[in-house]
Amino acid sequence: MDNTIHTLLQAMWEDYLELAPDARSIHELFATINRSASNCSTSNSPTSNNGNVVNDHIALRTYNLPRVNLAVIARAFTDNGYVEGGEYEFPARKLFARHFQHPDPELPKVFISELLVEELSEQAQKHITSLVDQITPGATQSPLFCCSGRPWQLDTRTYDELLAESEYAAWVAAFGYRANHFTVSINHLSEPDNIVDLNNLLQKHGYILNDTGGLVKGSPDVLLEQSSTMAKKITVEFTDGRRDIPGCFYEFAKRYPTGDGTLYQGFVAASADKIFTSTHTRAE
Ligand code: OOG
Ligand code: NI
Repeated sequence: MDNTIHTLLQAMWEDYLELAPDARSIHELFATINRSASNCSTSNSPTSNNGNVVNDHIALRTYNLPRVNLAVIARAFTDNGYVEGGEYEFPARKLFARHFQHPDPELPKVFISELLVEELSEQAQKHITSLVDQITPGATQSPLFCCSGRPWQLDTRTYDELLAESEYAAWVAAFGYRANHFTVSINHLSEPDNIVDLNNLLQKHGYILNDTGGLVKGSPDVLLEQSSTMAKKITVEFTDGRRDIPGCFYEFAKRYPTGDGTLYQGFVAASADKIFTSTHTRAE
């Protein structure tokens, strides 16, 4: 059996946990609840999964410059059996995204977005070009490039100038190539089995959730409900010092069946638009 994709996803998970301190403890919380739920269960519920927390999807971000654009980042996945799914536009954020899915339903979908750099100011374009120009030619060929972190040097002034114009541009500059979130599939949890109970449970445990447009993004009508934590601040090294800035976050998704009875596999642009703010330094 080809283990490449499993190895890649495991490497991405380990890298991600370092930047999402909440994810480790929330994952453990759900694993514990679902382990005991499946032990107590008398029926053989299809959602009793012995504490195994299933990922619905992961997400990556990039700039649309040729060396690192969405297609380049997608290659590690498309080379391993993933196929293109839907495409999504976020004109106000100057972003374009696609999702990729694998014939093996156990594997998470992959949501990759890219910043339309040419739509930013001349100054921001210069900054981003000079970051991307620092990448060693050929480095993006490695299948592990998509969890290799930041492939360039960055100073706080460049970060601040990018941040003033685009939170997304600044996040990519600071963190580079890695999963910015993993997503728990609520469909695979025996408990909690709905997004409202899940949000309440997390808030009761003191986690801060993204409330842009309300805690729950989407609805059964659009076949997808989502919520997420706000990324906690973590310490990042810049060439001229350290700064505490928002790192990675954890998302929760519940999918509903389409007309043919299978679960909807796409994303919802209006909801995704609000999930992007999970790494923001400023409220939106
Ligand atoms: C992606 C935001 C969108 C979703 O599930 O709709 C998203 C990001 O923050 O990079 O994850
Ligand atoms: Ni997501």
